[in-house]
Amino acid sequence: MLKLHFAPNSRAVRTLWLLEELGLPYELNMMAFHPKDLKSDEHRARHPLGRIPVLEDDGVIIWESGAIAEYILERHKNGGLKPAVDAPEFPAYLQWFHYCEGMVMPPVNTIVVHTLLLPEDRRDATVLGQAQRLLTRSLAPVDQALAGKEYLIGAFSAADTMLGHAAVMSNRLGCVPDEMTNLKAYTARLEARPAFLKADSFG
Ligand SMILES: N[C@@H](CCC(=O)N[C@@H](CS)C(=O)NCC(=O)O)C(=O)O
Repeated sequence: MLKLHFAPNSRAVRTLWLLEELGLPYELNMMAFHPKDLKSDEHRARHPLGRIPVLEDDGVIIWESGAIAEYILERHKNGGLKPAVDAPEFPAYLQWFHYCEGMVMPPVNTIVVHTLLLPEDRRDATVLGQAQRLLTRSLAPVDQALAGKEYLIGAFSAADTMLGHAAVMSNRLGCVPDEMTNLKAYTARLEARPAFLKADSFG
């Protein structure tokens, strides 16, 4: 049985969302988003940095949300929720899947740190402003790519559980401008999916 090490309001939601979309059985280790759980010896034995998500599968331990998604699709769902390698959508699928952690999450991280995590006297308005501008620039191509489409490559795919989750987080942080109408509609569409609602309900 797949075991997901999870904490609410984190990237682990995207793994849980994928498991729900695929209808795979899983066990959840619900942890607090707090050093007492994440930096415990027990969790550091699974992930050296004490981060989430972590997936366990019959002796395998794997971390990094993108790697976990690929692992699940290849080992447990015969490549479901992704286009075939020779399909025309495959390059865009790969691109958007990796754009999530590569380009969108770095400024999201900085924004979360400088609005929520750091004590107020250590928050830096300049750093925050830079990250907000970078995030808006990084989201613009996503908004453009969604014109006339329901999901990133047309049909819903695992790329949506990655970049779509980052888009939902960005929107909740107030960082998706109203002019990005495609992106706004996309986040609302994602947030209405039953599998997303289930994964997000732990938050
Ligand atoms: N690139 C990693 C990032 C993992 C990560 O930083 N996760 C955050 C939660 S969203 C975390 O565990 N933070 C706890 C901490 O920094 O102590 C992934 O995609 O899995």
